[in-house]
Amino acid sequence: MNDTTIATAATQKLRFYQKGTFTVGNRLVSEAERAVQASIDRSNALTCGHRACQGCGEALGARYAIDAAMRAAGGNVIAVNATGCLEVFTTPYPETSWQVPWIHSLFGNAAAVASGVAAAMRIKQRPEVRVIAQGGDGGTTDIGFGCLSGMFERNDDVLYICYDNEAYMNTGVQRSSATPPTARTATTPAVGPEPGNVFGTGKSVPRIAVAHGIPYVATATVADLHDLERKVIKAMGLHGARYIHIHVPCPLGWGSASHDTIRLARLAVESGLYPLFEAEYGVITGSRKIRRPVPVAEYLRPQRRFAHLFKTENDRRLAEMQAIADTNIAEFNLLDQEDAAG
Ligand SMILES: Cc1ncc(C[n+]2csc(CCOP(=O)(O)OP(=O)(O)O)c2C)c(N)n1
Ligand code: SF4
Repeated sequence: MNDTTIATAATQKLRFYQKGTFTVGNRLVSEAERAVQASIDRSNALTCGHRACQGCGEALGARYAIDAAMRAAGGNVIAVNATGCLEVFTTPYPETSWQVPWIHSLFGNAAAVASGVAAAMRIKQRPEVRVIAQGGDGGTTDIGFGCLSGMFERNDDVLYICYDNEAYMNTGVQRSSATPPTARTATTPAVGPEPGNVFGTGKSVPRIAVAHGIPYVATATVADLHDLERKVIKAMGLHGARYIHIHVPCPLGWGSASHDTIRLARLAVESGLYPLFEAEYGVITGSRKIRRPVPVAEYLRPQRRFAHLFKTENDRRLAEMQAIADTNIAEFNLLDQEDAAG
C-alpha cells in the first residue's frame, strides 16, 4: 500500500453496516469501537456446554447482553432469571453454564426478586453491584407483568432484559401476548377461517415500559450485536428501572432453519415488523433506520409457523401483516431518507 492509498483509507467514510453491524467482524473498526465479544477480556458469563437448540437466538442474545453488562459494571453483576428456556437450558441443577452470580426466581416474579436483591445491595452499601433480571416473553409480558410494572413504577435500580421469542417455548410453543398475529402455535392452530393467532390481541411491552416514564427503554436484536451491546452498556450507565427487549428467533418454535436465526432477526427489522428504538424518561429519543426495506413476506415465508399465510385464500391476512409493519415504519420513522432517495 502506498501513501496515497493509506490516506484514502484513513479518510474513507465507512457506512456503519460495513463495520460489523450484522456480523461480529471487527477488523474495520478501531479497538475502542470493537464488540465486547471481540475482546479476549470478555467475561464469558454464559459459557459453552449449555443445552440450547442449535441456532437459539436467546442463547446468543443472553451471552452478548450479560457480557456487555459485565464489562460496564466491572464484573459486579447479579442476574435473576425467570423460569423458561434460558433458565432450563443453562442450569440443569447441579450444573450451570453461568459464570456470574445467578438466581433462578419463579416464572412470574423475576422483577420482584431483582428489586429485592437491589434493595439488599443498597442496605449492605454495595453500590458497585448491579442487578439484572431476565426472562422470556411469557415470563415478562404475561405472568411476570405485574411485578415488572411495579419495578418500573417504583423506579427500582434494576435492568430488566426480555428475550422475546414470541411464545412460551420451554413448555412446547404456546401463544403469549408477544406472539404476532397469524402465527401458528400449539394453542393457536392454523385451522379455520382465521388460522393462527388472531388479530387485535397482544401487547407491546416496550411501549408500555416507555409509558412508565422510566430512565431507559430500548428494543434490540441479535441481528445487530453492536447495537445490542451499545444499548446494554448505555442502560448500565444509568440508575433506576431500565428495560431492554431483545428479539430472539427460536428455530424450534418458529419452524425455521437453525442457520437462519440471524437472517430472520434482520428481516424482522428490515420489514418493519420489529422496530428498533430507544426512549428516555418516557420520550422516544431515536430509532434505527431500515437499511434495505423488504416486504413482510420475505421475513414470514421461511418460517413454518406462517406457512398458511402463503396459501392464496390468506392473501388478506398477509396484507394485514404488511399494514402492521407500515404503521411501525411511520410511527418510528424507520426509513432511511438517504437510502430511500439513493
Ligand atoms: C406459575 C408457573 N406456571 C407455569 C410454569 C411452566 N412454565 C415454565 S417455563 C414456561 C414457559 C416460558 O416461556 P417464556 O417466558 O416465553 O420463555 P421461553 O421458554 O420462551 O424462553 C412455562 C409455562 C411455571 N414454571 N410456573
Ligand atoms: S426452544 Fe427455542 S428458545 Fe428454547 S432453547 Fe430451543 S431455540 Fe432456544
